[in-house]
Amino acid sequence: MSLFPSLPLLLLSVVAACYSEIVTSEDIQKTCPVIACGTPGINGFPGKDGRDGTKGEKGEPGQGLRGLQGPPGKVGPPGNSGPPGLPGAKGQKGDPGKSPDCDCRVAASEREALRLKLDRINQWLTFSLGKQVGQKIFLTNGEAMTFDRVKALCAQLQGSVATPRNAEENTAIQNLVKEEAFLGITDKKTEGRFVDLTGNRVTYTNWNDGEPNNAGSGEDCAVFLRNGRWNDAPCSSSFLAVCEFPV
Ligand code: MAN
Ligand code: CA
Repeated sequence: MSLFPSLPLLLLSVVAACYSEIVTSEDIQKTCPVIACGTPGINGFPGKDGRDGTKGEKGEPGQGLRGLQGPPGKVGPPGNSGPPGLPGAKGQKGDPGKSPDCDCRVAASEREALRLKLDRINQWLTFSLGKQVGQKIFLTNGEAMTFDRVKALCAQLQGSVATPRNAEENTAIQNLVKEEAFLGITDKKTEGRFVDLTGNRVTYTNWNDGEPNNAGSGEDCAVFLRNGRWNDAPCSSSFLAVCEFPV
C-alpha cells in the first residue's frame, strides 16, 4: 500500500480541516479563506501596558526604629496662686533696751505731784465756775465775737463750741453765762436741719417758743438765751464765746 492516500481523499482532508477552523474562530474566517489556508503565522508583539489600577489601602506601620524626640512645646499660661503659707518661726529675743538717763523714781514722784496739782486746779475751777457736768466742763473768756471766731478759739484750746447734749448740760451753761452765747449747732448746710460741729443731727434741743424761725435775711446759728432756751440768729452777729472741754 502507498504511503500517500489518493488525491481526492487528501483534498477532502484539507477542506475538512479548514472548515473546522472557520467554525471555531471568526477572525480566522477573515484571514483564512478556505482556498488560502496555510501554515499558522508567528505570534504578534505584546499589547500596550494597561491603565494604572486604583490606589491601594494604607499599609501597616513599619517595623523601623522610633525617631528622635522633638523640641519642648511652648510655655503654658501661669497657674492660680496657691494658699497662704504657714506662719514663720518666732524671731529671736531682742537686745535689752537702754536704761533711761533719768532717775525713774524721782520722775514718778514728780509726775504724781503734777497730777495732784492739776486735780486741785480742776477743783478750784469747778468750785469757781460750778459748771462741770459729767466728763465735760464749760468755760468762757467773757468776750463776744462772731461764730467763726468762737469756733477757732475753742479749737485752738483743744476744745469745741459749747454743745449741750441734755438738760443737765444746758443748766450748767445757764449757770455759767449771764448773756447770750453761741452754741456749736448750725443749719448752714440744710435749712432747718440743725447739726453739731461734726455734722450729726442734734437729738437734744431747747428752742424758745417760735424758734427756730430763720428770721430776716437768714439765721443759721443757735444762740443760748438768758432764760436757758435757744434762738436761731445770724452767725455773723457777735455773742459770748463758750467752749466745752473733756475733763
Ligand atoms: C429777733 C431775732 C430773731 C428772733 C426774733 C424773735 O428778730 O432775735 O432771731 O427769732 O427776734 O422774736
Ligand atoms: Ca430766730
